[in-house]
Amino acid sequence: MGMNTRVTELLGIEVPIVQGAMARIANASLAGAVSEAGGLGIIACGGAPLAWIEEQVGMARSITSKPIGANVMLMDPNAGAVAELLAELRVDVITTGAGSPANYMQLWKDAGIKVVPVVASSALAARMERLGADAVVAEGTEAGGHIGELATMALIPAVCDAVSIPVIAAGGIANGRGIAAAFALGAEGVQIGTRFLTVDECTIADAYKDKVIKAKDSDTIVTGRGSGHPVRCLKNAFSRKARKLEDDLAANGDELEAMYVGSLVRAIDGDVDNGTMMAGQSAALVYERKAAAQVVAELMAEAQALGALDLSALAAANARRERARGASSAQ
Ligand code: TUI
Repeated sequence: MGMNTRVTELLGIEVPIVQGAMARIANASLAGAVSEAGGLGIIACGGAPLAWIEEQVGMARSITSKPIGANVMLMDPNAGAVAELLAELRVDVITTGAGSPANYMQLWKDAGIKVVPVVASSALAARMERLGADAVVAEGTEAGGHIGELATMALIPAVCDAVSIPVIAAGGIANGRGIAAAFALGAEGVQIGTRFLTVDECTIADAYKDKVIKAKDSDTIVTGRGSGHPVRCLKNAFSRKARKLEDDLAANGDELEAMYVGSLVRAIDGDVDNGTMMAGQSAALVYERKAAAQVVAELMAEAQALGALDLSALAAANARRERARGASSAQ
């Protein structure tokens, strides 16, 4: 199953799969399982207290002796303190989201940590390379949570043309076909979030997992575009109401902000009607619950099988393809 790319070499991992840092969701249980399976597990620090972060890093290290990453959400008011704590804890890799990590880059490099900013444009990718980033995650708008504008299909090759450091593709990737496509676009690794929402080691409520499994391709919605903080989540009563309020020009920004407070944690705890279930468009490609290690192994097997085919053999394989959704619901 193992595979060598500049990403596996840089991060000291066995397969070029990074688990997306999902705020309030990606804890030691999930990250430890993905790292132990040979990918890179990432603990999401966005919105988390410092004591929780320290505890989760310790727990992840008791689950696996392989590299572990952490993510700093740069819009978090506590980002500076989180940045310092992670430097002290010497996690192996830090990814960042929703901003520029310029202020922390030297601190982390001095601590011997690999720094991998998440970017949504080639301009930011080039800036990150100049600042000393070891790689970038280029995340298309298909992703869940806080997103940029560009789609993965256009973003990945543009970022690959703009930098020399390795590019990890994210946004819309949930199976081996997506991985093969990302590599065809120039990536040397992938970051996958949504597919890991339903694994056994992910501790969100079963009701949230069920909604991801049931989701079709048109079942996500983007809220917050007007406020400059677009977030992709599953459609439900809450997200439809939020969008409707936003679209109403008379809506009050403070009222909307207040509405979002605590909504992610409500969904994680199982309130799937009144919470924000962050998920990417690839929720449509998630059909089942499995152990994280099984998902990692399947992703690699499928990607490697496709990678061995030339274009006409790929087309022939596509012609034999069965309806996955129909097949899984018939089980
Ligand atoms: O960060 C993410 N995704 C996230 S963070 C998050 S936490 C949250 N919780 C509640 C409400 C809202 C958010 C949930 N999902 N992805 C990485 C990412 N970064 N996507 C896009 C960007 C990005 C966008 C613009 C990075 C940099 C940027 O520009 C910064 C600059 O300085 O130009």
